[in-house]
Amino acid sequence: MKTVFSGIQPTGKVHLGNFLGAIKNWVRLSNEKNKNYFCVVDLHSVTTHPNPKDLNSNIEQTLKLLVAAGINLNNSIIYPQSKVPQHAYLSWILSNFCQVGELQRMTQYKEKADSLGSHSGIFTYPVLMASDILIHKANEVPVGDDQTQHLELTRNIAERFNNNYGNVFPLPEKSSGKSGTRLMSLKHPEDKMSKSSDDINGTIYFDDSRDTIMKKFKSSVTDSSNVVKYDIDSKKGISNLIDIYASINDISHQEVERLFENSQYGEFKIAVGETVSDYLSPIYSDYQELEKEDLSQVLGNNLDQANDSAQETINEVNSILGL
Ligand code: AQP
Repeated sequence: MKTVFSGIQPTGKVHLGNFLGAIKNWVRLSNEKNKNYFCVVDLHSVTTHPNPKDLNSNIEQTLKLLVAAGINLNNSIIYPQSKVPQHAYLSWILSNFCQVGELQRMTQYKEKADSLGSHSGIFTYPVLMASDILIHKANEVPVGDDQTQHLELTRNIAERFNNNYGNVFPLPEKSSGKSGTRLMSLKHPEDKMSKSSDDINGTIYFDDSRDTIMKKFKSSVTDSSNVVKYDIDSKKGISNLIDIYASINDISHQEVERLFENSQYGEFKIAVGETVSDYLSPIYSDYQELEKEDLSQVLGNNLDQANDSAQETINEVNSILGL
C-alpha cells in the first residue's frame, strides 16, 4: 500500500485553485487503497508573520474544509502540522543532510525572499517540507509542478541520510496521477489564483455566494476574439476558463471547445460560473454543518494516529543516530 502525503498552508481563505489544483486530487487518492496524510502546514505559515487570530481561525477552517470536500477519512488522516512537533524535530535532523547551496538554488526562495524579506525561515522551509514528507515515510506526493524542485531536494536529503545510516526513508515520487490544474487569476490571467492576491475579484473563494461567483466570472478578463478556443499563449483568460470547466467536469480542453463551439464568451462565462457554483455549493453547505462542531469531533483520533506514525519514525531515527 502506498503512503501519500500532501499539505496546504492556512495562509488565508481556501480558493478554487486550491480545490482544482490539489484538494480534488486528494479526494480521489483518499478513495483509492492508500494510506493518506493530508496536513494543514501551519508552521510554514509562520514565515509570513500572520496575525495570530487569523492564523488560528484559518487552521480550523482549512481542516474542516478538507473534510467537507469529501476526503475519505477511512484511509486518510487530516491534522495540523504544529500539533505533531515531530515534524520540526525531524527538520533539524535533516538540515544536517542538506547543503546550503541547494537551498540557495530554490526558485521559491529567490521569489519569496523578495516579497517576505530574507529571514532564515524563508531559506530553510524546504527542509521542513522534506521532513513533512519523510516523517510518515511517504512514497507519493501529489504536488503541482511548482513543487518539483522541493521534492527533488527531499529525495536528495533522504538519499544522503540513507547513505550514511541505512535504508530508513523511501525516496518519494511525485504523484503519478493527473496533476492538478494550475488556475490563474480571473482578473490577471498571467498571475496564479492565490489566497494572498490583492484583487479579490480574480479569486473564487470557497464561501463566495452564487451571485458573487457569477459576477466574478462575468467580469473575468478575456480577449476580443469571442471564440472558445484553448490557446495558453495568446488567449490566457479564456484558456483559464476552459481549464476550470474541463477540470470540474473531468473532460478535455477539446471537449469543452466542441461543447461551446457555437457560443460567445458571455454564454460560456455563465456556464463556467454555474459549473463552479454547483461544484462549490455542496462543499460549502457541508462546511457550514461542520463549522458548528468541535474540531476534535470532526477529526476523531486523526491527530493521535499522526502522532503515533511520526513518533515511530523519530524513534527509529533517534536510535540510528545514537540519540
Ligand atoms: N492557482 C492555483 N492553481 C492550482 N493549484 C493551486 N494551489 C494553490 N494555488 C493554486 C495548490 O494548492 C495546494 C495548497 O497550496 P498552499 O496553500 O500550500 O500554497 P500556495 O501554492 O502558495 O497557495 P496559495 O493559495 O497561492 O497561497 P499563498 O497566497 O499564501 O501563496 C498546493 O498543492 C498548491 O499547488
